[in-house]
Amino acid sequence: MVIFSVVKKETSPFDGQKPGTSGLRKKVKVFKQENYLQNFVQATFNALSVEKIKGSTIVVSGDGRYYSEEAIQIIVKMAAANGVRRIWIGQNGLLSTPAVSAVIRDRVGADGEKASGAFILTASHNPGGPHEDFGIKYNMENGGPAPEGITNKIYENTTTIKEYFIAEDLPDVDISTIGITHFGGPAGPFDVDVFDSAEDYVKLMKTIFDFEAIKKLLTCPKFTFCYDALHGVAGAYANRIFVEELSADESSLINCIPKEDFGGGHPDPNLTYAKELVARMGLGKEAPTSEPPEFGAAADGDADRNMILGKRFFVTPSDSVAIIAANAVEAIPYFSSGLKGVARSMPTSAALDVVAKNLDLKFFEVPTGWKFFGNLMDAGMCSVCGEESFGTGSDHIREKDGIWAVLAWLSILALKNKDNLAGGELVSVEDIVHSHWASYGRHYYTRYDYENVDAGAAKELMAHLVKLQSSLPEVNKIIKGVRPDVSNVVHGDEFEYKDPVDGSVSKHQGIRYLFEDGSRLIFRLSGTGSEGATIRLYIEQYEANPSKTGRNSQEALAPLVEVALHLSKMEEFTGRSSPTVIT
Ligand code: VG1
Ligand code: CO
Repeated sequence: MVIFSVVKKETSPFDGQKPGTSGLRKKVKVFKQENYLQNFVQATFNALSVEKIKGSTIVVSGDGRYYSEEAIQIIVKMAAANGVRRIWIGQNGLLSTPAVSAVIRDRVGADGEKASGAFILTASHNPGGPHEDFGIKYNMENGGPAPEGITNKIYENTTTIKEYFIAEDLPDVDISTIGITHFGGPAGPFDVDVFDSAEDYVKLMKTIFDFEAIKKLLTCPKFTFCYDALHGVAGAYANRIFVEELSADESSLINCIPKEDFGGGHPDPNLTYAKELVARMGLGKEAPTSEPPEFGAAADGDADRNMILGKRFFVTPSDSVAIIAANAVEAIPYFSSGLKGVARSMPTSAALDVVAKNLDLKFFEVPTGWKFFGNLMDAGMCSVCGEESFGTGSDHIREKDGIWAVLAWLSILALKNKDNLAGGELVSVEDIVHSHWASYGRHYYTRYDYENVDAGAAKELMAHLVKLQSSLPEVNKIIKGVRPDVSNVVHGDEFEYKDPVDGSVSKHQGIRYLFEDGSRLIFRLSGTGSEGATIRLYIEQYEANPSKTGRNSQEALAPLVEVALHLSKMEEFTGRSSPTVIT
């Protein structure tokens, strides 16, 4: 057994190590600076306190993007030096973000141990590779992202850090082979345990869904399916779950081999970046070469996001969570005794609100970022939640869960088609969405992203919008000048959230313009980018009349878009005449 020693290294702070919406994300070259990663890791250990770290079991893994392996070796050596007892690593350093959450909550080690937290190495939907992004975030004992209290403390620590601890003579661990390696250090034994990346997650999914029912659907010749992992870590789970467990055809999976640069693509499951899937589903510019599948889905780099598509049909994430919530009790065994409540992030459309009202469910509106759902779930107040940004999930873990969302949709399809599999027409994804709109009304919804805008200009635009809110008559005068057909703004504010469980307050969570007819315009600055600023503009309009729910959403929202661009003086501040991404 190798015996290692601990050394104390001197260091000095780096600027800008403030975790954003979901961890610290920077260009790889920034992370590769001497001591950059080390400072952040030590700042995290210090924020968690020495007593919590000593003797603990910590997970380290991620989406396998470029620089992950080097980062894992550094974190293992620092964990050993800080008194951690064991490190758990998914084989080849791969664990999806939802799988990390499942491992923390459910995995029991060889000595009966449980993990107390995890370093997740991912920049999620941001591209990867030597010139792209790397990221790191810490998740807590409940399996969820560290709350703001901890991330603020980590940041504070990074501004004053003077030293870190590392076991320099600990050899690099082999992360490609499953098994436990034992080491010894000044504080006693230290183990590195490499395990199968999918095992715990697959086990959990089987306790939630009726795999037999889904299998019947997936093996029905009439039902065709396509899953695109965009070369992210979802590929490591897709084969195990869809092919091995549920008997889908292997040809149903595309881009399911995880790659450190995501094959050069942008691992963000939306209509712009999931090009191959979008084309197959008949939603591309050109007609597809063969009949599109009945159901299609994609994931982001770390597999916590999902995009749901039907044949020639796009389901907005805001509708998706509402539809899952409306059908969960009937379609998914895990929810058979009822939903404890539902929640959405503020910019997500109000489709879920209508379901909550109709089904008399507890409902919560939280700021953007999954960390805000965790407290509600821990307190037993929320079962299903979602974000407009292709994030959907439930209280089975404390992260959003891309594959879970696909299984939820497959469960709904299996239920609606249980009598049609042998003969008759299948109920399609589009049918399910249309019948949802017929019962609950439709929330037309779109998001405009202006990526990589000058940070100063973005701040000025936001300041302008806040100032404008002080005079609603002025706002309405501007609106009537451009679009007299748009209703009046009746309320404007910056969204603020008081956590109903711990009372903590989060301010400046996005600028809202709320209209008399229920329409909303929301402006936010992204907290996940690594360069410049990204302005997000969210546009929403409710249509209760079932005969008017079938319009093209860009057409239906055109008047509100025009108003938004005018109110914000988007082009004047940013020089941009159009967004980089529209979803
Ligand atoms: C974006 C999304 C947000 C999501 C976050 C993390 O944040 O808008 O809804 O929770 O990404 O998702 P922002 O601050 O850029 O708008 V992931 O899949 O990147 O962990
Ligand atoms: Co993600």
